[in-house]
Amino acid sequence: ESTRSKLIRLLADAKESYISGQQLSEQLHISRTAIWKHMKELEKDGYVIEAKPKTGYRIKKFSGNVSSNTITWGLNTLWIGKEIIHKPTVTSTQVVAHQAARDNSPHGTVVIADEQSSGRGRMERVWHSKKGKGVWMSIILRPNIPPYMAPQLTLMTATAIAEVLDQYDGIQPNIKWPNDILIQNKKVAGILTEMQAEQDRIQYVVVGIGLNVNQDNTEIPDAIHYRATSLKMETEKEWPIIELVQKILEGLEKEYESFLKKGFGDVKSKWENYGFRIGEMISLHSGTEKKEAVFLGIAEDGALLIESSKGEAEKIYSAEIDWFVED
Ligand code: BTX
Repeated sequence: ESTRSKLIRLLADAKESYISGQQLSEQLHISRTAIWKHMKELEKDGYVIEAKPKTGYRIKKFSGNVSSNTITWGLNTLWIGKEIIHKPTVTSTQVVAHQAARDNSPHGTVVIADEQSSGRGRMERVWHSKKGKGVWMSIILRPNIPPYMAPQLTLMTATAIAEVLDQYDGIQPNIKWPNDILIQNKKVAGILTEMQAEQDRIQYVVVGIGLNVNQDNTEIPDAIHYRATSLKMETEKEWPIIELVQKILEGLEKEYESFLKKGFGDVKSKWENYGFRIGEMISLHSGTEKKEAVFLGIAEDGALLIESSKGEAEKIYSAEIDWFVED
């Protein structure tokens, strides 16, 4: 753990009360001048710090600015986010995360940006990432699982996000297979999982999460207006981005640990709690073939499960699904 995050933890634990410079310098094994320099850095991040002679330091006001320090402050995880790379503007946090992974950044490294100039979705699609209005982040994972299991990480991430949103009043999330989070049939979040692997071994996975938080109606591009939403649009209030990031990271760590320990079965049943249109008729097409079937849920390996014409469960690995009945 870095000195900065230890300092943050000490200050956070002290809540409103003062901690003396002496105490800090003993616990962190650094000089009082070094502590003073750290405090100056924290002020740049938006904290208001009171330094009272002969008494010590105290946090007067927390910061709402997203930064590596503000996310670390109060983050309750063991390994996700022990390393946080925050940038005001990037092309895509995926690109930065891939580079960081190649440079040996550890399992659990988080890359987060205020703004993405070319945020991406699946299949070269665009992900709109307005400055300061959402969670645009990528997480580096180094799981010891075979590559064919990687899609299960997407389902696991979607489950973790749905569970976080579900904690808030007035939000009822659904997961549209495999990777979108919807509120009232509109997309509020998307997940993009990219993997670097050899034949039978994953080198690393980058899980990208885009969550629309504080956009107003006018800040969602016209073209996707009818199928995109933000938490603010759903609830008519501003949402705390730092808190959302922390809860997502905490939820993801728990979900990941349980996935590795207990396997996918546990994720599957939680996923199905939120599954969009489970039990309903959906239409699928692959190539020229088109069919309608009842959507049963997901299989033990994460595949989509439908009811075949013979009335049996059938696994679907690749097909386009028309989720919405056109009118
Ligand atoms: P997707 O391919 O399932 O969805 C992309 C589609 O969603 C677009 O074609 C568009 O119709 C719609 N869309 C674009 N932007 C938004 C938005 N802000 N809200 C709702 N709908 C939108 C989903 O891909 C995966 C997206 C992952 C985004 C994260 S952000 C952090 C990381 N960095 C990065 O470049 N991508 C990921």
